[in-house]
Order: sequence, then structure tokens, then C-alpha cells
Amino acid sequence: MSNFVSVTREGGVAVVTIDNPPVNALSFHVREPLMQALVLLRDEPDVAAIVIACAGRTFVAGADITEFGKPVQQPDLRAIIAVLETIAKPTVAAIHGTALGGGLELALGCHFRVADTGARLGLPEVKLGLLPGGGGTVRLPRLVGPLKALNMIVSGTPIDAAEALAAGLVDAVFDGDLVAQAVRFASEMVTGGEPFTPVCDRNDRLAGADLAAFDKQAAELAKKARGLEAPIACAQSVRNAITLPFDEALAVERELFVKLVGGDQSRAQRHLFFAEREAAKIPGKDIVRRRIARVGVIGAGTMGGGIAMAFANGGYPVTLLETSREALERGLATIEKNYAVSVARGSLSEDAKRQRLDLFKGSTDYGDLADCDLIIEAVFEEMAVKREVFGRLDAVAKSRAILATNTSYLDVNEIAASTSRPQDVVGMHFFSPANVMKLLEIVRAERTAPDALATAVELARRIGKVPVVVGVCHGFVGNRMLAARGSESEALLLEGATPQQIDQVFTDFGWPMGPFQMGDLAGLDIGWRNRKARGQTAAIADTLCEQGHFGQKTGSGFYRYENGSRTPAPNPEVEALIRDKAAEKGIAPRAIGTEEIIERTLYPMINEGAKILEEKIAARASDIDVVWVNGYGFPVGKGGPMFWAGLEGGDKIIGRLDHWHERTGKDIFRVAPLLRQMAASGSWEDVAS
Ligand code: T1G
Repeated sequence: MSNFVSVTREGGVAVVTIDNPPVNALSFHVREPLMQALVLLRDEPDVAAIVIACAGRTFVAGADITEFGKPVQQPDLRAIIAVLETIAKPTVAAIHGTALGGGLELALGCHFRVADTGARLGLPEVKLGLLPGGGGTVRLPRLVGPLKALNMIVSGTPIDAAEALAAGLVDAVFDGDLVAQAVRFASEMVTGGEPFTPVCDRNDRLAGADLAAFDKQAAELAKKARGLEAPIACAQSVRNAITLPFDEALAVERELFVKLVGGDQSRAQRHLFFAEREAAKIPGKDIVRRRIARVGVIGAGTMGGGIAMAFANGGYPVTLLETSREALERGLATIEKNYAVSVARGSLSEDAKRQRLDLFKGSTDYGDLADCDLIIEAVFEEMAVKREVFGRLDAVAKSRAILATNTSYLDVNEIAASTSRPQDVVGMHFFSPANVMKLLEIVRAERTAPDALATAVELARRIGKVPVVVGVCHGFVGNRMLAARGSESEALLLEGATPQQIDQVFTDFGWPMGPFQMGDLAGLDIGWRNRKARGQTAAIADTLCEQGHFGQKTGSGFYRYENGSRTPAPNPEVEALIRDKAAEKGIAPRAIGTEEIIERTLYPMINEGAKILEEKIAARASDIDVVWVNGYGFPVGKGGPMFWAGLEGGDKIIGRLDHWHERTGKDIFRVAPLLRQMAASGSWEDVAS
């Protein structure tokens, strides 16, 4: 056999074991020996049944994503499954860890599937801008029914073993030695004379399928696609399983797959898959991480409470500190309410809620943080306050405790200097709501110790966050580029664009919402406070704030929110304010087109990203993409601002930035040298080392 596929015998049962660390991806060097093994075993007279299992921590986690975009090397997964379905003896997939994508499709090619109690099964191809290309869209509905298959494939969300058993996706769930029990299961199928039919021939779950209900659900899901092609293709291919003969539906699935895999959206989403993993790797794999057993959080407000929940959700005991008993009780009550909402929604069990709440300890005494291994503050965003907090932490925290700040903008070097242990200080910039948003900017200060940094990055991953290491500058990576993206917003309004027009350009681009809706949601007073702290002004936004219009929380901002509604309605007062301010400045409004809005918002943002790379605030362009997709909702189908810049074309971006620089003289349009180098070379990787 081969190093990647081996065959052993357990009586009349042959066990085929795939061993391709780290996730048993179905690389060519696995597919070839796997095909050979199956063909041989199919015709072996003394082999009564076949079990397919995997070594290591998981069953097959899918096709080898690194092979996409290259010529297909036969046998491909479809050929292997086709052979599997010709085997006239029971075939059993023994699933542990995760069976994802092509891994689950391989298992669907077997007559039976048995799973370990902790296994998870799914078809997440949609998250790569694809659809299951190994028959998953036509086989899964035959086991779990069209509606469940539709939801699983369009969401890409795996299900656990218990749900898979209930749905008919697996035939048995075992604890303990999975392979031994799979062998026993296979033997029983032989001795018991159990009928075994290939999934492709099982049509009972399709017969009488309610196509109207299917189409209704598919239409609902399509509304969330926001311009992504894969979710639509997934739904179409599952629908074909109902309406077309198996082979025809399989052929259309292939056509849809080939179209998607060659498209920009899938390239963008595959870029992000590897970019997220690259971002989480920090230099020096052999750095010994510090042990984190208990976390302290200072501040039980919106951010502090969310951060505390993020750690509790990851299983960490949390000491939550506030300045007063009232503030502490208020914070803990909000946390309990948030968990209760999750229970009511069915996304959290009552037991899990109780377990998480039991992880919390409240205090108003800094001394109670002495047993914490990492302490993070989420106090008022003012340097003096941060320095005072860190001064006090320095006095009480145990040796080698990591002292983290959640600051969104401020200089972490200055904060670290207020302690005697700058080597233990790091930034951990969560995004609100901290228990939900994936992005965590890990700010590496000048004197942050490598093991402190490595510990923070690993801790981020352990609590389910997407960490990106960034350097110290005002706003780090995300907020610094957000400022660049918004720097022309007021000018565009004064020159004739409306908030709804600009927001529409953003939502048409694929953003969940535009900058003005986002401002109203977050609260216009946050930006107002920031501008005042930096001596900056924004005529329209400042006036709105001076009048108490902070956005949703006050019922009006750039939009009106009637009777507590969260749905934005045009605000005639804002339109009048814009006209008045424009008149004051002698600006004659004009029609402003979509292209101009993109050139004056997204292009400066890319230019700022190039400057961030030049200053080594981000280690690589793909890190910037990870920040923007996970922290600000940049459309995944465009791969993040820097990937999208490649799609848009460096020369085009430079040409327009030069145009606006000439016309306005504004520095945000002055093209960064690295952007010119990228345009010349065609890739950030070539120029940003
Ligand atoms: N192909 C290639 N490399 C992969 C891979 C894959 N499918 N999955 C993971 N890796 C690498 C990853 O880049 C990292 O590498 C290492 O393995 C550990 O991964 C035909 C078309 C399984 C839940 O989308 O969700 O099948 O950084 O850090 O956190 O229809 O990996 O160490 O060099 O993520 O423990 C469908 C993708 C593919 C599943 C494990 N399958 N993988 O998470 O480890 S398309 C997927 C995951 C397909 C068919 C279609 C996760 C995991 P490095 P990791 P983890």
C-alpha cells in the first residue's frame, strides 16, 4: 500500500485506514492508493465487508483545498465514490472528529456510516465559495431529506453525531473504540443478511418531497446571499436531486462546481481560509505559552461584559471587576440576560448557561485579581484612566500574569510604560459585541515578550476568535483604515450624495450595511468623542451629536428610527442640515455616481492598508483582509480589501487616487509607494515582506 492508505484485516472485514496528517485531506497521494485498495477489495472473495477509517484526530476533512485551481489529477473523488457504489458488500465509514466536505461525501458513498459520539459532520463548501462537488448535493437529501440537506449545505454548518443519527445521516453512534465497533457493525450487516443499498439508489426521502416548501425555504436563504453565487448554486443543486434523475443531477452539480471553483468569489474565500490560519501563526512555534487558568476582566459594561462572556464561553473562569457593587450587579445581570436570550433562541442549553454563569466571580477589589493569569481591562477609552488601571494592576497581579488592554486606538507602549513589567503587556482589541465578533486584534507593543504574545494568540483561538497580530499606531489596522474609509464621507454629503445613497453603494458592494447606518448602530457619539480628543471636526456628524442625535439609541442620527424601530428611515432634518452646511461652505451640490463613492471611500482604505504594510503594523496583506472580513463585514466574496485591490487592479486604483489627489490635494489620496509596487508586480506578497 502507501504511507497514506493502509489495509488491515479483521476476520472477513477489511479496514482501509487513511493517514494524511493533519486533517486527512483527500490529496492526490491519498486518492490514488485509496482507489487501488477499493478496487482490490471489491473483488477479493474473502473480504465480506469494508470499513473506511482515518488515523489521527479526524476523519477526512475534505478535498485538499490547496489543489484547487490546478489541473485535476485522477482519480478524483467522484471516481472513488463511483467505485464504492459498485461494491456488492457492505461498506462502512467510521467517522471520528469531523467528516467535512469531500470527507462526508466519501462517507455518503458508503452503504453505512457510524460515528463517534463527539463527531461532527457537514458540507461547508459554501464557505469556500463552492458547492459540494463530490455528489453531496444529490446524496445528502436522499438520507436526511431535501429541506435538512438544503439548510446544511447552504449554511455549511456541521451537525453533531446525535443530530446526524436522528436525521438518518449516520446509522449508529459509538463511544470508545470506533473502528472495532465499526468492524462489528459491518460483520453484523453480513451475518444478519441486512439489505444494503447505495445511497444513490435510495429515493424514499425524496419521494413526495414538498417542492413548494423547499422553494420557499430556498428563497428565504437566497435573501441572505448578498451577491454570493455559491449559496444559490447549492440550493439549485439540492433541488435537482428532487426533480432530476440521479445521474443528471450529478452532472449538473459538476457543472456548477466547475463554474464556481474557477470564479473570483471562490478564489477570494479560499484565500481567506488560508489567510486566517496564516494570521494565527506567530514566529517561533516552539515558544512555551504561559498557562492561563483564570482570567480577570476589569469593567462590566458592554465591552467588559462581552469580553467576560467570550472567555466564559471558552470555558475559562472569570473574575469580573467593577468600581462599585451596583455597576458589578448591573454587569452580571446583563450577562445573565444575554445567556437567557440564547437559551430562549435555542442556541444555548439551560445547562450550558448555568455552567457558564458558574464560571463568573464578581468583585470590586483589585486584590481579587491576584490569582488571575491574564487580566484585561475594558475601562473608559482615555489614556489617563488606562494608565491608572495598569498602575494598580502592576501592584496586585501575580508574576508573569499577562496584562492586556482592550483599547481600540490608544498607544499600548505608553500603557505598558505605566507598569514595571512592559514585557507582560499586550493589546487584545475585541470588537463589539465581544462575545460574538470573531476578530481579535492582538497588539504587539515594543516590549511585549514573545511568549506573552504567543499566549495571547493561542488564547484567542481557544475562545473561538480569529486573532491577527498588529503593531502599535492610532487605530492599529482596522480602525485606522476605517478612518481612511470614512474621511471623505462628509465631503461626499456636502457635495451632493445622501446617506442612503452612499449606504446603498456599500450594500450593493456586499457590505451588511453602509457607513452611516453603521454609525447610527454603534452610536455617533463614539466618533464624536474620538474627534474631539484629536481636535478634529465633522460638520454634519458633530452637529447631529450636539443636538443629541446619536443614532438608534436616541431614535435619530443620520436616519430616523420611529418608535424604537431599528429600521432606518430617511431623515429630512439631516438632508436639510446637509444643504445648510453645504450652502455655508459655498458648495453647490451635484450628482455623485457610484464609482466616485467607491473611489473616495474604498480606494483610500486600500491606500492606508499599503501604508500599514510599509510601516510593518501588519505582517502581511492577507492579515489586513482577515481583519476586515472578521471585524467589519467586508464581503467574503471579495476576499478582503487587499485581495479585492488585486481584483480591481492596482493601476486603476492608482489612477483614480492620483486624480482625486490632484483635484483635492488631500493626503489620503497620495499613493503609497507600496501600492505602486503592488500594481507593478501584481501581488502584495511580492512587495510586502
Ligand atoms: N485542505 C487542505 N488543507 C487543509 C484543509 C483542507 N481541506 N483543512 C485544513 N487544512 C490545513 C489548514 O490549512 C492547516 O494548515 C491545518 O490543516 C490545520 O487546520 C469535493 C470541494 C478540519 C475543522 O472546508 O474546517 O471538500 O496552517 O488550523 O482548527 O465537495 O481545518 O497547519 O499549515 O483549521 O483543528 C471542504 C476545512 C473542502 C474543511 C480542523 N472542507 N478545514 O480545524 O485545524 S472543499 C473544509 C477545517 C471539498 C468537495 C469539496 C478545519 C478543521 P497549517 P486548522 P483546526
